Amino acid sequence: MFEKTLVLIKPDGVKRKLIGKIITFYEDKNLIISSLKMIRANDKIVEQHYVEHKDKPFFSDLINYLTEGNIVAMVIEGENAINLVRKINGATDPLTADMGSIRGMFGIEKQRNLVHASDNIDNAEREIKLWFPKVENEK
Ligand code: 3AN
Repeated sequence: MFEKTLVLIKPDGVKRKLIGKIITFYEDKNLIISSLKMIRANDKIVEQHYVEHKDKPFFSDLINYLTEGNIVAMVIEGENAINLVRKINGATDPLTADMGSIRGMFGIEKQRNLVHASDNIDNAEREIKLWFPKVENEK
């Protein structure tokens, strides 16, 4: 199925100058980057983004991490884009992530794990609307 997904290159990815390498992983699998911007996120948007983790013990660390520096937000499209992008990103913990994945190759820590990608169609739609509100997302 042709899908859209929301990808973030988190502040560690930007700081470590991995933007180009990370985007290349997606493009090399023939995925399309259909929207892209560099932003400094505030607490409000990150809290909405990670609403499903709001009761987790690592929630406040997660908010601090995502707001500590610039992030790159992208909409990525293609056949099975949601699952394909998550496979390219690799498992949450870089220790268990496939070595050919972004987190397997470049990841160092479980929390500061470089990238985010939507995990299902409903979240993809919600996250795309959050990071790319209507006007900007219309082509
Ligand atoms: P993923 O990004 O692989 O879908 P989620 O949605 O379970 O992972 O977690 C969201 C983010 O929260 C992760 N990318 C990571 O930064 C952080 N995180 C997840 N699990 C932990 C944990 N056990 N300890 C610290 N941070 C975590």
